[in-house]
Amino acid sequence: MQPSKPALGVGMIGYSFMGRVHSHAWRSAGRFFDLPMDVEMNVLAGRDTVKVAEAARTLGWRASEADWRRVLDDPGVQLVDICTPGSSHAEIAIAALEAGKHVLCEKPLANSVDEAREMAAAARRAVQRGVLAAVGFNYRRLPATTLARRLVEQGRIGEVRHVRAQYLQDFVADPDFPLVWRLRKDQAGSGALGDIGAHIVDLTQFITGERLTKVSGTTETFVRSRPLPDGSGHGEVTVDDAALFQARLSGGGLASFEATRFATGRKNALRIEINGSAGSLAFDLERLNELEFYDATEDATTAGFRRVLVTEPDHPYLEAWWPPGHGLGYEHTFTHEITDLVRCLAAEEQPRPSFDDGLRVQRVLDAVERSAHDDGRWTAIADDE
Ligand code: 4PW
Repeated sequence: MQPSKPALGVGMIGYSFMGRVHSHAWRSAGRFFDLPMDVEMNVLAGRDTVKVAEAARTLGWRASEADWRRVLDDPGVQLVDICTPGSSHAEIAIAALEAGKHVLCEKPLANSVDEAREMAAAARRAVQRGVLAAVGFNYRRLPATTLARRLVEQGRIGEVRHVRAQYLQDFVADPDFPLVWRLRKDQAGSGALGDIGAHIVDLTQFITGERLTKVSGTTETFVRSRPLPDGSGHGEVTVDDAALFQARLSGGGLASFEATRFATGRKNALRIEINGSAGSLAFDLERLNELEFYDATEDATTAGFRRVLVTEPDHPYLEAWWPPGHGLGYEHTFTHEITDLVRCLAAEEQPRPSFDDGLRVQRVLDAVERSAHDDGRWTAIADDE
């Protein structure tokens, strides 16, 4: 008989887009990866009693709860997964950590640097008690982006000279698209900058292993008034629709970033190209099973970008999935996120990205906003305390 594994009771808060993909990941991680703990999807929390009960049934949670605070009192919950808009991240995460629950918090960590700083401080206190916290920058968990990180670590592209990062979507390009929470500063903190720009900042720091040290940026809101979701009129868009910024990297390289929800025809095009002294890497989320690699040390007559199909069993995470060439999708990033998190919890190791990593991204977002308000003035990224 197999020795029984310790249980990891999970309580999740929020059940819309992120709640649905996280539920899928909690359900599937232990079925494909050999996890050191048995995941129990114990309780799903949301404000509407009827809707959350229905969501719990559909998504596979044992029970539902209309008050997230009761999840924190539940002895059957050891980890709280926060899938709510950014405006409630700090309150829930700090309370959960203080209640002795591990935390997984969706990105961006918070709506402001002040909140993120408090969250990171709470996580540092909690770790003393063996309570761990992570932030969900899921695109780190793709086989292709993890492979990119490994190639940089192995020196295959040499010193990083350039990063060219874009996250292009078009879901609000229609001026009649409603004023959803992602378009409201009080709920989302910022617009394209925090929602998708945060991903390319995190991915740049993850793949290169370097930090952004200063930025110069500009932002724009193209459509300033939109129909309210309940049809009762129009309301003001209080976030950016697009953000453009350039940055200096701690290793001496230069980087440019573009985050927009107005790139018509681009649905979820997170692209990153890194040029190093010995080669280059390029990735596009719309072709997520591929990584382009250029080896500048090869004979110039035959050298060129090669398309690596990242579906081999020896590629990161692929040992658990399908035969070569069959490919993975968006949802797998979350399954891998959960897998890595559960392994860290069992080993009592700090999962990454940590709240400190999330704070670092938050400082970049904040610096871009301050720079944009000051006509693009170069703005330093403060060091973490
Ligand atoms: O985190 C991002 C979301 O807020 C996602 O990666 C894509 O853009 C999908 O929805 C938004």
